[in-house]
Amino acid sequence: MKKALALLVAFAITAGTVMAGQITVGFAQLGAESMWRTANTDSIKGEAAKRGINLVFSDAQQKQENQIKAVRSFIAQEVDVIGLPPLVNSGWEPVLREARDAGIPVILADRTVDTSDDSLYVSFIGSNFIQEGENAGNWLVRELMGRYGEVSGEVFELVGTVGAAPAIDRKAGFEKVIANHPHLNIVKSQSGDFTRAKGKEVMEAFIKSPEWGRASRKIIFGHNDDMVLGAIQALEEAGINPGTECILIGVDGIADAFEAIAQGKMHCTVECNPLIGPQFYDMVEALVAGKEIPKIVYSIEGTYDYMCAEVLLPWRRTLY
Ligand code: GZL
Repeated sequence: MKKALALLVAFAITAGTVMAGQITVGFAQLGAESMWRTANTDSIKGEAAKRGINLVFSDAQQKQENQIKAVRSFIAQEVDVIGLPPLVNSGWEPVLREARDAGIPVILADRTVDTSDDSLYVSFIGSNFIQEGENAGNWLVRELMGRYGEVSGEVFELVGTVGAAPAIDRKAGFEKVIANHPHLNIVKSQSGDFTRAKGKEVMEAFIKSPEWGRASRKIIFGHNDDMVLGAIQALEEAGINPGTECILIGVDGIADAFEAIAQGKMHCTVECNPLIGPQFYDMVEALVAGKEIPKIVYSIEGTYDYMCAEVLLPWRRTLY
């Protein structure tokens, strides 16, 4: 009798974990590779707790196969909505088809997928990465004109994760702008996988390259701030003053980049907003309530440089 009662109590506790009517969301986070990503995770977790949403969260440690496994487990658990920031933009159609056929809507959060069948996901919420690349290019053109009265220089590009939408699109946006300036060219381009450690490694190789020795104006464009901060370490260890001998531009707008700019070691960061939790759960709640949601929801973002980073640093520290 006692055993049966204990089992009954245990079942009640477990079942009680998900209250009746409570929304359950499965979120297959891609990793924890950068400050941007950890701020993004904090926003997704924090907002779920605030709204009393039951969040089933997984970290794929930058492996697509782990994300796919997580999505399959969310389908088996019959969650209400799946959130997916796809590590790379290919290889998603089979598992997205399984989610659709199981009647579970998928919201792409942060990054997009390459597919001709847009019934495979309900909506995308994140940034316009092409615009971010253009913002970086336009800032550089203005900066060169302002400093030298001409637009010329050699760009050393730290590329994000190979195959990832932000890496592909930031490069495309940046190249679209510099294509109008024949004396401003990318002379070296290599992936640092969006991490500080790899960004430092790639910069060490750039410094040893013949292109570095021949460069008249050394410009480093990183697809995220973490790689640029790694590059700064490599430059300083090589006895190069990043602030005076180079121009360094990153993307994300993390507080550490604001600090490096305030210290005169970096020059510009293009914002990419990680704090999409509130907008993401607005979309989840609308979906569960049977409402239509837009196919694309872009974050609002700016560009920050040495004219404003120091005074804005305390504010930025409240976000990261
Ligand atoms: C962009 C996001 C990128 C960040 C990087 O939305 O996917 O991934 O720019 C992060 O810092 O690693």
